[in-house]
Amino acid sequence: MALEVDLDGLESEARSALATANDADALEDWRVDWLGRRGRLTTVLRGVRDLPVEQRPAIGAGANRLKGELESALAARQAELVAAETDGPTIDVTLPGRRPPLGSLHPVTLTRRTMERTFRDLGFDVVEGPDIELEEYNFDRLRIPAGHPARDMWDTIWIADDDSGGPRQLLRTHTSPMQIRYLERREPPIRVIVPGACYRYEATDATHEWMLTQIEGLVIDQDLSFAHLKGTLEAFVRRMFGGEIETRFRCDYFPFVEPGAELGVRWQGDWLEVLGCGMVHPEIIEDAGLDSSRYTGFAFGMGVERVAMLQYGVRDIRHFYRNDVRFLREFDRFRGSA
Ligand code: FA5
Repeated sequence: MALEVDLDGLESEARSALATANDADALEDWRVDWLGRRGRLTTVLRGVRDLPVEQRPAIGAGANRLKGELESALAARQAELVAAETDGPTIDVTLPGRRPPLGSLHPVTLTRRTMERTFRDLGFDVVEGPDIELEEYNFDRLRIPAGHPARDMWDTIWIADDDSGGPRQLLRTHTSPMQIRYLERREPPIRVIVPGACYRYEATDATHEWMLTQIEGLVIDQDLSFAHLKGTLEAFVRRMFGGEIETRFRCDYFPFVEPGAELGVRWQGDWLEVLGCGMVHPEIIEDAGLDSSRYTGFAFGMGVERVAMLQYGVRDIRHFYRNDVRFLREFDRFRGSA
């Protein structure tokens, strides 16, 4: 009588089923199917006693051997799956680390700091003032009352009225209100600069931004003349840019100075206006409680972005606040000196 149990067939079926079991649940199902109490191999083993006597030893021994082998195969497959789960990609600990990107100083900050240092070297103090300013300081006390046409020189961003009937507030359009605030607190001789942000309700173009940085300068003492104003600003420009740069003064009008001027610098074959300036108006000196026949002075307000454009050869002011990292990285080589 031929063997009724095909042990080889069973083995290959069991092994291929085991190879497709990919997780713990599938392995347990396989174990129950083949080696469990009602599993297929267990059933064969249990059936050995019903076989003809002469077949029992061979089938019994073969089935027992197969049981041992399938148990080992199960253990091996289990180990394989555990290893696959825990072995992530191998890490080469000898590779150099990846440097996280670091922030760095903005080009306008670099320029502002260089300008501050230059003025400190010329004997100026540095103070700051509020970005949100009272109408009175931004305009009225600078001789620009409500309805005065000079208010149109500064397109203003007002803070919404809060119905409290209190004084009107705005985002300062220039740093000049700090002239008044400083004069309230200090006695001459005064030699101070005030760096800070200003805001204007302006359409932007290559030389205009709606938010800009200014550095205000105020100098009050006895016997100061326009020559001191020119000398100070020319010394500043020479120190910032070296001797080669071409400058020009032209008359300009600001209600809080008399006379007033602007300073332009040669830029791309044209002139770029970098600051407004003038002799502090005698009424402002008198309002500060000083005798204008004894005390005179000068003031100026510079655009820091404009100076940065000249310093770094930037053709469009709008690059500064676009936050394009490729543009900002261009300044890495200047950072060491700030
Ligand atoms: C003023 O703001 C006066 N307060 C300056 C002043 C101070 C005059 C003291 C007299 C005495 P002006 O609006 O021209 O003036 O601005 C001064 C400088 O700020 C300009 O020369 C320019 O360099 C810069 N600036 C003005 N508007 C912008 C803008 N929209 N974007 C970039 N820079 C600007």
